[in-house]
Order: sequence, then structure tokens, then C-alpha cells
Amino acid sequence: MAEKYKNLINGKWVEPTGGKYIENRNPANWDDVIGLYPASTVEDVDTAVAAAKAAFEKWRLVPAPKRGDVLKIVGDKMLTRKDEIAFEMTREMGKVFAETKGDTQEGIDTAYYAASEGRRLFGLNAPSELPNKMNLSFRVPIGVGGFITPWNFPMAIPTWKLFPALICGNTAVFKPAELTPKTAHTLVEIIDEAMHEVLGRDYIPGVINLVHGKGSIIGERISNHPDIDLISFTGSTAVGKRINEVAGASLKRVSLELGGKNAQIVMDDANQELALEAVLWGAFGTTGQRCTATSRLILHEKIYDEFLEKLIARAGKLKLGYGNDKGVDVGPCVSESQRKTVDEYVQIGKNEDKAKLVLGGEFASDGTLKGGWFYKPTIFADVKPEMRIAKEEIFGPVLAVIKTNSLEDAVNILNNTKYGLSSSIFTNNVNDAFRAVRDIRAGITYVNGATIGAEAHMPFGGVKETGNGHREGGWTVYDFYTEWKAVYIDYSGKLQRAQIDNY
Ligand code: UN1
Repeated sequence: MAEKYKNLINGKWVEPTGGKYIENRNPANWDDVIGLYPASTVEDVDTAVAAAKAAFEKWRLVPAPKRGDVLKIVGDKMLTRKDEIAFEMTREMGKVFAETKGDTQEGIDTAYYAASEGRRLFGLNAPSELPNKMNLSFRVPIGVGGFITPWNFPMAIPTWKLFPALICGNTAVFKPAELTPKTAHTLVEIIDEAMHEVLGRDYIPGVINLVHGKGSIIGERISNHPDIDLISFTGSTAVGKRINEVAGASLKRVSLELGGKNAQIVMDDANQELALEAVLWGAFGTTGQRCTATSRLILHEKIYDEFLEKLIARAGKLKLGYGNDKGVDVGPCVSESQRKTVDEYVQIGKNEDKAKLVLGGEFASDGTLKGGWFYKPTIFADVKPEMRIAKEEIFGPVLAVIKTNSLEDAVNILNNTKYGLSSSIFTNNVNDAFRAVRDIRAGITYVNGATIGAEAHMPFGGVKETGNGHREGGWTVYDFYTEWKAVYIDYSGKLQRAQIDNY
């Protein structure tokens, strides 16, 4: 019998009310059951929110540098357990061990950044328009945050949200993806241990609460709960719109990181070998299951045939398998339904006029692969910018190759999508590089780099339907997790009237 895991509510590991569980299985080997995780209820969310609300009144008064000490210990513990976390993450969601180590490292980087931010969280001051008066402004915490996170970066993405939120003095109700509960469990276990170690007898229960379960129940309740003050969500555009709509009714602050349809441009003067490595990594790394994945390759006509030929040869050699085995390049799709979506898009691509399937386009089920949700790396050539496979997010190992004849045309093609997360251009022409940086409409642009691989201390997010204008990562995220409070101190000893007495 697989181990039964619990929720963390009000500082205690507890069973879900109703006693129902969801199985967590290895997508590379469906017979491997990792554990049973709570299928929690609205009641569980309500208990967690009440605990977080009560904890907020204490946690907001813990000095920010002390909150930083907690995050420092969290980073240290993650570092000590890095290989174990990565191994289990590969087991529950499929991407290869090197990548799950990278995912964990991104969380460690975020922890140390947040820990040091505890000694900054700078405010601003400005001169008063009146004599003998001082104007200051401070960042203050907001309250209880609801955090709804995806399965593709089960460690990094929760840390992008939880760590800055906690350092700013907010408390948390965390609902991880149903497909990656184990990584979430380990993260929360580490945070809770660090809280105990740093706060000792002053430990505050309920600062972080973990509620596993289904999005339609737990996510929905977080979105409409009157005592949740802010929500941070990463996932599909459709779900993001739903959350925004529901949460908007009670004027919650909402940060959304949604879909992408990222492209890599390769100009005729580019270093082709470099561009080739980048597109292989960007398109097929994480089995294409990143918001930042390269799902379109925009190739200059002068190098089109030559580059495409090399790409097909190299992509055809990628080794599929269980990501914890040595020598494996590409893991499975995360679930049966994800693989089905990928295959549906491949059928759409095949039926679209003149797109040519030049690699893959089917399940991979030879030998040891038959127990998992594997899909062959897939390339469509001669794709036209208006085709569905060139515009819609697929979230799988499928690359659409589009021909271009100029920089202007390439940038127009790149921008021809409702999303705007990541983008890349390979060129050795400095003027073209700067023009592309200026004209590409995306939150992230790489010059001579793949579309994936954002660093934890830089602003992360996108334009158009990729989000709602917020950024994660780096210094920018601290604006989301705080309110500005303006303070006026009048030491003139008389009533001074702004806008009136001086003018
Ligand atoms: C995501 O796919 O949602 O930039 C996050 C990258 C990673 C994060 C991706 N550091 O590809």
C-alpha cells in the first residue's frame, strides 16, 4: 500500500476531511505509485485560510531580517537535499534528472535572494512641500496569499511565489498541482522545519499551509474566499482568466503567469551550430513542457534547408526514457491526457494545408517506453504563421518551423500570437540584434541563447495573454507582495495645509 501523505494546516500535518486521496504515479512507468495525496475539500481550505489569517497578525510583526533567517535555512536544507528532491521530482513528473536538479537550484537561488531581501525591502522618502515635515513611505505586507502552482516546475515556481510573499510578511495557503504533490510536500516540510528552528518557542502555526487537491475545488475556493487577499497563479490562460474573474469580485490582487508560444529566430549570419543546440534544448528539453519552450523556429530562407536537415538528424537521435536513468535526453509527457493533447495537435498539424511532418508525430512505445506517456520529438516544416500549430500553445515536444526572408518579417511572425513570454534571436549582426530586442513583443528576449533558462533574480513574465502585467523573480516581485504605505510626520507644531498654505 502506497504511503498516505497529509496537508499542513495550522502547523499540524492532518488528514483531509472526507478521507479521499489522489494517486501520484510515475509518468515514465505507470506501475510505480509514488504516494497517495489528499483530495481535500472546501472545508480544508477554510480551516487553512483561518489559520493563515490568525498567523498573519503575528508573522507581520517578526522583523523582516528574522524572516530572512528562516529563508536562509530553507535554502540550506534544499541544498542538502538537492539530489533527493530532484530524483523524486523526476519520478513524479518525468523531466530528466539534470533538469530537476536545475529546478531545485532555481528554488535555492530564490531562497537566498529572498533571505537577503529581508535586510532590504527598501522604502522611499521624498521631501515635503511644507517646512518641518517629513515624508516617508514603507512596504507593508498584504495579508493571506493563495498560491496555485503547476507541475512543470514543481519546486522553482512555488518558491518564486512563496519565498517573496513570506519575506514580505504575508502568510500562505499553497495548493500545488495534483500531478506533483511530493515535491510540494518536501518544500513545505522544509519551510516548516526552518520556522521551528529559527523561531523556536515563538513558532507561529499557520504561516504556511499546504492543501492538496483538485483545482476545480481547492483552486476555486481559494479564488473566491473572502479572507484571501492576493493570489499568485501559474498555469493555463483559460484557468488564469477564470481565477481573475472570480477573484476580481472581491478585488483581490492577482498575479498570473500563463501560456506562451515562444519562437527562436535564426538569421542567415548566425552561428548555426549554436542555434541548433539551442533549439534542441528549447524545444525538447522538459519534453517541451515549459511556458518558455521553443515551439516555433523561424529560419532565414538562405539557411533553411541546410539547418532543417541538421535539426531533423539531431532531434531524431534524442534518447527517450525514464529521466533518472543515465543518458536519457527526453522524458515522457506528464500524463496520459497531456500526451493526448499533444497528439491532437499533431493531427491538426497534419491536416493543415502544406505543413510537412518531418519527424516524429506519434507515441513512443518501444521496449521500456511502453509503460509511460512518451511522445516522439516532433517537427513540422513549412509551417505558415497563421496555422493553429503556429499560434496555439501545445505544451509538448512539437516544433513548428517557419521560413522567413528578412528580420522585419521574422519579428512580425514571432509577434503573431496572442502570447508574449519568451523569445530568441540568433544573429551575429549587432544592428539586427538590437532591432529585434526593441521590436519583439515579449517579456523575455534572448540574443544568441535559447528561449528557456531564465535566471531567478531577473523579472520573469510576459505580455499580452501571457499574464496580467506582473512579474515574478528578482526585485520586481516584491512590489506584488507589498502595499505602499505613505507616512507624513509634521513637527512644526501647527496645522500645515498641503496644497494651500504654501501656494
Ligand atoms: C515555466 O516554464 O513556467 O526560464 C518556467 C525557464 C525556467 C523557468 C520556466 N527557468 O525556462
